[in-house]
Amino acid sequence: MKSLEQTDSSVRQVSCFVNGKLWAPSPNLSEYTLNYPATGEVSATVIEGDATVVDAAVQAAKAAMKGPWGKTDAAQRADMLYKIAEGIEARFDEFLAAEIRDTGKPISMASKIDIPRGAANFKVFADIIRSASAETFQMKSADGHDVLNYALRLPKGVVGVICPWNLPLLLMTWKVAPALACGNAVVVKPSEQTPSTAVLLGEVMRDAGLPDGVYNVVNGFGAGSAGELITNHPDVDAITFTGETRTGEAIMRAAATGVRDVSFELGGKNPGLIFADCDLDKAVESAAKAVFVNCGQVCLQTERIYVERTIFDAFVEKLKLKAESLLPGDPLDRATSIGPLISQEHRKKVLSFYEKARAEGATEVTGGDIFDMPGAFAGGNWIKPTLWTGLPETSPVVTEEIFGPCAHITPFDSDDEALAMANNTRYGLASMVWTENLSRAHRVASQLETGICWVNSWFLRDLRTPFGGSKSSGIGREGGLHSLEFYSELRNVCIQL
Ligand code: NAD
Ligand code: 6OD
Repeated sequence: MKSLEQTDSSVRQVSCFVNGKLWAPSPNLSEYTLNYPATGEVSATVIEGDATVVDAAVQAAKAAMKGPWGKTDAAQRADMLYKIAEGIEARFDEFLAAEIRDTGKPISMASKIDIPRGAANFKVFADIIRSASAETFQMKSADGHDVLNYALRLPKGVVGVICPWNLPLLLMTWKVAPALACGNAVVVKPSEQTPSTAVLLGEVMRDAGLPDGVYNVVNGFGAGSAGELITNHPDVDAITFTGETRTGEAIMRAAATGVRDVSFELGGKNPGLIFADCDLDKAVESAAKAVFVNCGQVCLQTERIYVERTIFDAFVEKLKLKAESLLPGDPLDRATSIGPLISQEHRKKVLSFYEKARAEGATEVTGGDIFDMPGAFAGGNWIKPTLWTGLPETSPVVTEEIFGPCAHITPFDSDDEALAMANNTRYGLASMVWTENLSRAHRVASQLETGICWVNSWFLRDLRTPFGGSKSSGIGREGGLHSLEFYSELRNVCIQL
């Protein structure tokens, strides 16, 4: 790929994308700057959408639904989704550079996961909508007439899509692709920290021939800014959100006005259970990914590890070596295996947990500090991968989502004890089990109170299967046909023949 320097030689300006066009800068609109997480240097200025921009985006989306887009059939929309996917693939390097610039994530991850999965979301939902059907029944009425009763799958209307910063393109397209597949129009609010790929996607949509107004992006913050303006807008018919649980609570209050539908993918404090009968090396290899990938900024990350006592010391020692082998460095260098955190503010939050662990007397197995980086990288948001043992299950380090490259490891003596500790949380997003005992794997997976449970693996999922959280980790399921349930409205038609 071109280097970031070639791609982004100057401080870029990121604008909103409304009705098929970039919103022109105006003295009425505020701007804020983005910093490259790896160095701290200013990398972009972002134009923040106000109430006028949000309303223009929502009205453009509404108008698009009344135009040719509202008359498309599933096959036409599927063809469009394929063109969008091909458009992302054709501009792969630009997406890659923009995502790395906003997040600081290593190219090894962004090029294998973020951008390919962003394109794949469009292809998967194109295929799903092409073959999706709704129910049809034939029956007799009480007086003997033939009756045909069937459901029509229709769009919901204008969908507000509110996104986080950790996997910006991947998580946004995971919602936008099924929304468009079902014939809706969207108003997207990317995270204030990672708006670039959402706006770049607007260009791809336009070039693919998507009618103006079907895909809109309004940049800005949450409360008191674009996020709240979108979720409060009376012409937004449904809201899909990925982010923190307490933000979900605020959005749910907004959605109550007008009784609008919500789909929420929220926070987690995910447990990993490592049984003595596991393949230890494979378990350690996978746990290292589950704790440290994306510098721990993945909602599915394992922050609590429970290890059967007989292999506890061996597991801790091996995972420590893995943590210490991670290489921080230039995100554009393929050898870099750990990037920085998203922001200085987030690093302060993660470091506050490192402090808490110390203050509570945890054994710091490794880490607990920041990386001292050379040269330009000295100003980045680097932090050391960290492992602790010895804290009680009541410690905030063990109960609260940290969203950093860290985990607490606790020993257990029985399956029941491990399950009780794993389930003792208000969250229920994901879990991981390592065992070679098939019966135990099935039994434990069925008893873990999480939306997804990985056995002898982590972060593998066919995009057609249900994804979402139990308890405070979410509402609803997306993925395959489950996404279609949220993004479409079924109309029941009953005909007496
Ligand atoms: P966040 O909740 O702070 O922000 C997410 C988005 O919501 C941003 O675009 C933000 O501007 C917007 N927002 C904030 N307040 C708002 C309000 N009052 N009204 C409308 N919009 C508002 O989350 P984050 O820090 O960007 O992301 C990290 C969090 O996301 C973690 O808790 C993580 O677990 C969670 N997450 C969950 C999943 C999942 O699939 N369950 C995936 C990724 C991230
Ligand atoms: O795999 C996905 O589609 C998905 N929703 C991943 C979520 C990752 C959270 O950070």
